Amino acid sequence: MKKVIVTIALLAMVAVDVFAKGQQGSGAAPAEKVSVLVYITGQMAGSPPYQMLADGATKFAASNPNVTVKVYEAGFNQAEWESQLEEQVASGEYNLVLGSNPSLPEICANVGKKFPDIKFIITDAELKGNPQIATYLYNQYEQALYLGYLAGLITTSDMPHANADKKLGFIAAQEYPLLSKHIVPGFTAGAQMVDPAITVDFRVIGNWYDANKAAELAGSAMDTGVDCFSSIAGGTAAGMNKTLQDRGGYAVAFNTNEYASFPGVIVGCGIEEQEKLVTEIMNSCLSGTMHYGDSKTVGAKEGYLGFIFDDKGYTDNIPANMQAKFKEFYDKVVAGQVAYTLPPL
Ligand code: RBF
Repeated sequence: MKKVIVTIALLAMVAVDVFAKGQQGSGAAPAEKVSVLVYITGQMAGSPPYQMLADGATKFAASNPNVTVKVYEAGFNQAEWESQLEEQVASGEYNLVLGSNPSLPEICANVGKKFPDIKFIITDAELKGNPQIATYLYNQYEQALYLGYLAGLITTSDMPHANADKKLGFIAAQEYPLLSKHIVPGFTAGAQMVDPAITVDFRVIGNWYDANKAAELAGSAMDTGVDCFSSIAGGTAAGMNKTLQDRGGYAVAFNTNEYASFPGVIVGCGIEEQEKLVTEIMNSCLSGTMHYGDSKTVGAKEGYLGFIFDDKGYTDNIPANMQAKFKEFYDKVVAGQVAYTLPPL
């Protein structure tokens, strides 16, 4: 019994210590040196959220001598992500792992058990209650809502490649909770705020590298009357966009400025402010004000998701009256004036 009490008391002291280091205003000393492993769950090429994560951290290190950053690309075999992370962490080189993927919290929690001194900060994910892990969830329901609204305006328009069918397409590389609970429902809800008769043809590739499959899926959806797509498909989206370019159709893109890659096809681009978030995260780490064990949700209302209005890819292709309608809707989302319920993940 005595042993149990002593153990509990010791555990409590450790817990208090870990939390104290992570709490704002606790008097904890700022971190002296931060050695960061940027862990890319896939490849940077074709995946803007990963590229922005690495760029944000690398730029921060360039102007902060106390911060070093190494970027590691783990590739597309998800079954190997945990063992690769463990191997990297075991090198003893790092005191912080930075990643961006909804599947990382579980992987980091497992690796963290073996390396209690390492901290993990993950964006695009949600986990509460693990004192080694902080997460930041982008409220992608909001970006999906306004991109869906724009796609709804396009499919019901008289733009050159829009047909009479009120059908949109959505191509996903893989199904996962954030996609099926926030992104696709948000996109559908946004489109149906233009016209409740709009439907979304949802198709899944099965991986993050097969652009040919994305091209094929887009083609067969177009055969059924789809004229405008969106996707969460990393580099494979190029296949979808190529089909749209060949046959005539439109796409709205999540997270990054892609107008120039398929001119006249990609006519709307949202933006995820991953670099800004990473810079803020790194500053918090240096000043010792990072909150571990916590998750924060950041969306359009908070200024972490947006839309690129000032690009010819948008202004030259979307008719002025539609631009006005879209801006009005977008502003309402940002002002919190479009009601929706964010489903739990
Ligand atoms: N997004 C990418 O852009 N490229 C990827 O290779 C990629 N791989 C992912 C793998 C898994 C297991 C999961 C759950 C998501 C992946 N995402 C990828 C999606 C990304 O993390 C994010 O949720 C979406 O880009 C929406 O912002």
